[in-house]
Amino acid sequence: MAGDVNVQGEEVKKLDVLANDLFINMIKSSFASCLMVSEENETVIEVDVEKQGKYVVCFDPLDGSSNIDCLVSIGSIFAIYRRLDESSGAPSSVKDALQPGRKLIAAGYALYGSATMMVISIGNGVNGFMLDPSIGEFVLTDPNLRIKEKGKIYSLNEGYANMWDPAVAEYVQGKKNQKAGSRYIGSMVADVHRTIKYGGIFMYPATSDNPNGKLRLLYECNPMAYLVEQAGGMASTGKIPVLDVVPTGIHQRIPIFLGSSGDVQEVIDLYKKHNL
Ligand code: P6P
Repeated sequence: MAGDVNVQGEEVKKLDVLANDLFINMIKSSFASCLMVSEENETVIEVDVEKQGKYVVCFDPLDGSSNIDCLVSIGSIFAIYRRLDESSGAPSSVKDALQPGRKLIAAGYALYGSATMMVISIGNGVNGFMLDPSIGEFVLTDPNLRIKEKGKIYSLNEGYANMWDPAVAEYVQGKKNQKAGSRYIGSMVADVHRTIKYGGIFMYPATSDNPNGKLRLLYECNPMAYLVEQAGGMASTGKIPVLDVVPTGIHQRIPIFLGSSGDVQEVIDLYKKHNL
């Protein structure tokens, strides 16, 4: 739409800003959350005391938004913790959000692709619900999603090949020698969903100019690692499980390798081989 006011006189917002406003307003009005972390907000979002609940929600309201104008699938990602001190009236703080992913109690994503799908786990497996617009409901179409032990697809941005460490370089060369399938959408939710459905590995490794990679721990890597582990896969920084990383900042980045356990283990073994 041209300009910043639509025909109804409403302010026109970019989709990622609109998504962020919706997430914040809906979570606040749930009375279930005391504190939020959003990819779109520099600092934590505190809920008014009278509306506070016991959960902390970290989310990326619209991940992959650089793909919106070319209609590539995008998604929303969320991760949920219990606050550290549940005694009534206890003040919430950023410490409630800086818990390792191992403490998550739920996580999920919504994928806006050729269909709209919500994939969630509350700690006993992973289930996929597809939106049926004709009834306006999410229907359980993918019960108990499991990632196969080994896959054929590897997924990463090969444009950074000159900046990879030796472990990643050796791993990718090995996949090319096996004539393995390479797929990279460049939208994390879509790449992770394909990895869960088809198996294989998704990687966003460190590079010489981004030694911590690009993806954020709290609202991209942790929720996806939680889901992948719940589906029988693995998620690693190359050195330790993603869910064991103790956060130091709400927008902290980490390298990530996730998907079929056999594929991720190969990367871990190469990091050990190269003493990285
Ligand atoms: P690159 C999208 O901008 C995003 O945050 C993730 O959804 C995606 O995995 C990654 O960045 C793609 O980054 O550097 O390959 O364009």
